[in-house]
Amino acid sequence: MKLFYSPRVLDHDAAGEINRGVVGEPFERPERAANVAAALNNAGLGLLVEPASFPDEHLLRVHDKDYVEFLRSAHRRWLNAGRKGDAIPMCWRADRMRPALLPTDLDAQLGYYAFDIMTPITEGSWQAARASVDTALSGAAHIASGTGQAAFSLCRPPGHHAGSDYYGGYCFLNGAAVAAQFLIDHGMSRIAILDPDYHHGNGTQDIFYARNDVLYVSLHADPATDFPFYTGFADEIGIGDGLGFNLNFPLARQTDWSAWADAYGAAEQSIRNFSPEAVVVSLGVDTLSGDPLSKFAFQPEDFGRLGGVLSRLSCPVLFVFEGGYAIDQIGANVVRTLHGFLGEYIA
Ligand code: Q9C
Ligand code: ZN
Repeated sequence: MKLFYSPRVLDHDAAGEINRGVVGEPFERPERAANVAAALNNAGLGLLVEPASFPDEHLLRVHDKDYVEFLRSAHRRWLNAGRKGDAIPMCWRADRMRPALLPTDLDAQLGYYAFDIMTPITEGSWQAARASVDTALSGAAHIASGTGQAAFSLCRPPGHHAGSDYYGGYCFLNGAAVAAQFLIDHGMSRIAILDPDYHHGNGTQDIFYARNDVLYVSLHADPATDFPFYTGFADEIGIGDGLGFNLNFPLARQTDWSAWADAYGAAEQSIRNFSPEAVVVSLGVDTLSGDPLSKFAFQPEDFGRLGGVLSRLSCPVLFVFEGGYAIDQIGANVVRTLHGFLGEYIA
């Protein structure tokens, strides 16, 4: 298995996060990626390879130009305005206010492009998010070259909450979506994206919602109780040409491996029926029991089982790292997943 990692993904480093009304240490912090990298290094799965630099054109297949330019310049504009610290939105348009045209004011633009307050733009956010996309693209290029059947891209910040023109849920640029589009652009006609992260990947769903060449399948905490709250319900099944090519499996809090695996059976069948040429897995490990943000009940050994069921897809798989906030355990759980996938299941 080919592994891709760039230390540039550490450059996004938020000063704090408002959680339940209290400013504390961010859940999504650089050590997450450093710990996964260290665990991969120790696991003997192969060397971590520095991703290549890909041109922006790949990114712009999925994200809007104005949004990309906003992300690239937002923190510089924040400092130029005499602000300190991280750029955080403070004002949003309510649904009955007049429809927004792209505003010019920085604060108005922050509210226009962000959908939450937990995703600060820091001095290094652009560099990190851009490196995260290069990491995803390097994995996709490996799969597209036909020389390898599997790759793991250690992306950070994560991506699956980011849409074509919005950020949130710790995500700025959608690495899984950019990778899937890259595979399509390199001759593949059907790509499935499977998203086992605890949270619904609203951005990925949105990007491919009207398309039938990319199937999006997500198992996640019911948005009736969990972030991102307004999307991820079972009746969201795609639109137009994409009707039937979006599948959500909202699951109750406390879902354990056996309940998750039941839902996965149906998810797997739909992926098989689609007969994809490759599968992109948005690998979040925040399904772990005790994850500080999540309420599923996976035990550590269940990640080996997860890798095992993913290997049954029997087509090339690109793993893109997403969530997981139990900092000391996420590396081991990524390794368990990859070992399980490779048939070297270890509890
Ligand atoms: N302030 C991913 O797993 N909800 N994003 C947090 C704490 C946040 C998670 C509530 C969830 C975003 C990629
Ligand atoms: Zn998540």
